[in-house]
Amino acid sequence: MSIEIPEGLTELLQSFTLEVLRKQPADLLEFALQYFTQLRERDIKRGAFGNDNNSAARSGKAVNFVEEAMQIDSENGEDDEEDDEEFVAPVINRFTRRASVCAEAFNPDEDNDDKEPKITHPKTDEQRQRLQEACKDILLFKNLEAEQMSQLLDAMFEKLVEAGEHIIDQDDDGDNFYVIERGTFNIFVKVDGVELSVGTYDNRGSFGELALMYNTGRAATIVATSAGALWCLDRLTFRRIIVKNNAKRRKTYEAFIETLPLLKSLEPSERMKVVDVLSTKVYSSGEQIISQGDTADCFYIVESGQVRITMKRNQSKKDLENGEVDIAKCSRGQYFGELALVTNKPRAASAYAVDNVKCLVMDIKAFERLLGPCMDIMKRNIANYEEQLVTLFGSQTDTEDKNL
Ligand code: 1OR
Ligand code: 1OR
Repeated sequence: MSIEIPEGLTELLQSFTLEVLRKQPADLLEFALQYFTQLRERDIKRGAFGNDNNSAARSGKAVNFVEEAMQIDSENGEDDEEDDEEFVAPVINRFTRRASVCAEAFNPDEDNDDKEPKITHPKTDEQRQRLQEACKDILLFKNLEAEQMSQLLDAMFEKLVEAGEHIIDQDDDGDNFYVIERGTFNIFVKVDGVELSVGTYDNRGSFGELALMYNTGRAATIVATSAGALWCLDRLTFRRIIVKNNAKRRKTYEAFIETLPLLKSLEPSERMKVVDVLSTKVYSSGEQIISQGDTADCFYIVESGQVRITMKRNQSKKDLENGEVDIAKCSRGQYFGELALVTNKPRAASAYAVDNVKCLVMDIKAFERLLGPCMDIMKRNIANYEEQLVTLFGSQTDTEDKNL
């Protein structure tokens, strides 16, 4: 049997619980009375309640009381002391008729998985299947252990959106992280007061992670351009699972990332942000990583093993095996898969794992957002490809076939 948690209840109780823990009131009932009265008065003033008495909680605005209580700041790799700060989250138990709410301290550096509070939004089998399908390519989720992933899926809830709806407004506080199940969205960024369209999402992907990861205002505005469906993950669960996981990954990858020549134009804090968006993928010997001609959506850095880059050529050529010729090898610290992202064209070559290979993978949006300062190095390399292409394959007509 599953019991539906009314929309907005989680946010409402989260804010209240956190406020209680912050203020430690002597008289809990009196405090509750004041808290909810104040909240209601504020929303009446804003005209937000009207007939829709869930709107204040659903909008997530009620949770803004508690910002300072949740400072696990992942902004800076050096700030381990800050990671020691505690934050709290409520438990909503789906097996009891009345939601039971309690709060526990959480320290991201301790292995306290059993004690951690969990938020659950019950789902039908059909909903869970759709949710899993929508989440299967989300890189931020790729490094999670099965138990963390399952908690995350439990906590996610569905939101239907209409064309024209603002899902996120730049500079607002972050309430949720969003995974797109269906629908198209525009991304706008204000520069000197002028709103610029900087990109789109088309029926896949995710957004809204930055404000939650770095405790900052929203970095962009996201507007639905069609009707659609989103899966939302509340701020607390996101921070408890994803930010905690990122803190561990920073420790693992900090030294490696520092050694990469490609990233040397980035500030140390920017390099740490790169670690936060990289996920690890493992390939077995001979496995294809990239297929020439495919549409591109990510970028790779080799962590271990060797990757063979091949290109298709005229099948009748003698030097070819299976119609493909080896053109390059990449090993630890080298990158590939940038060309199609930079040129906006299909993959110019294929990539295969020579032995067991581990790659760090970044999605196209993070690549565009974070690696701008590294573009000079990449472009120099791309110019090299073009030279090599002519040397290897001869005429200019051939180079045009390679989508370079
Ligand atoms: P957020 O929590 O800041 C807005 O809320 C979200 O928009 C943000 O997380 C990202 O998930 C998403 N710059 C900043 N945020 C972006 C960008 C972006 N694109 C998507 N988001 N840029 C566009 C890069 C393709 C850089 C613009 C200069
Ligand atoms: P991509 O996104 O096109 C295939 O996916 C990747 O193979 C490509 O990005 C590069 O990162 C990588 N020419 C084209 N792509 C190459 C080459 C290359 N080498 C590696 N890649 N040449 C080899 C130059 C030594 C020139 C071809 C003859």
